[in-house]
Amino acid sequence: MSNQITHYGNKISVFAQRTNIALHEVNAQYTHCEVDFENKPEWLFKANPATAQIPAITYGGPVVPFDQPSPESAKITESIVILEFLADLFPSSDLLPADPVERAQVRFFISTLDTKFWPVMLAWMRGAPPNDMVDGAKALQALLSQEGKGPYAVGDKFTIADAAFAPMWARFRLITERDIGVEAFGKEQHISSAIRLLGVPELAKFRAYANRLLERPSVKATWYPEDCNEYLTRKAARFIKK
Ligand SMILES: N[C@@H](CCC(=O)N[C@@H](CS)C(=O)NCC(=O)O)C(=O)O
Repeated sequence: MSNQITHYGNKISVFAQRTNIALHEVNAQYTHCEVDFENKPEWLFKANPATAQIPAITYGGPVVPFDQPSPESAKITESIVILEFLADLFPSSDLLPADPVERAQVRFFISTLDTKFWPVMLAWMRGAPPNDMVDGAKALQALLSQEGKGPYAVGDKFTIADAAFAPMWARFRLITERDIGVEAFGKEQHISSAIRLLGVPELAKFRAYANRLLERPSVKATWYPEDCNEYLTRKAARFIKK
């Protein structure tokens, strides 16, 4: 048995960026496999039999080509599960704090992100008005470290909470800076109102935190704005009403 890690992802995937960030943070030795998830190769069902989605990791087992996953490796999927797995595998990275209270805070931040922010952001990316994102942003802001304790979601160390959120904010910034989806949804409804609503002074702490994440080397190293631009533009175009 080896400790090999093979990561199945894609440059444009918000979820695979999460796991890519963590792999960079822990400085893991791993093989990366870029998967066309819109046209799935047959071997993906062997690399990730549970969901056949990306991101996925195979861990251990013999060292094999990525397109011939071994039945002996562990198959790990779901971005948050993978983040926790990597934090467990590399405990000195502090991606999950040792303190039980801080661990709970990290997990609650992720839970709030995935239930209160991402669903409304996804709806906005598909043409819904951006109004509900304000409540999601407020819910996250309320959880941020107290004054003087940051600069990350929970304390002074970058954790899986930050890795989970950064890819979403990178996409919000890209969409609003490049007017992605304007032809489909209209400038005022889609872009101007989103910038206005999330730009209010009451959300200054949230914005400062979110923008700070984008400066993190692991986030920059795993961010492909041109690929995302092309993908998001193509997706939005599908919503243009003929
Ligand atoms: N809840 C999953 C979502 C993963 C997901 O939706 N992955 C997309 C790519 S971004 C995918 O594999 N889509 C192909 C499919 O669902 O068949 C996670 O957090 O990992």
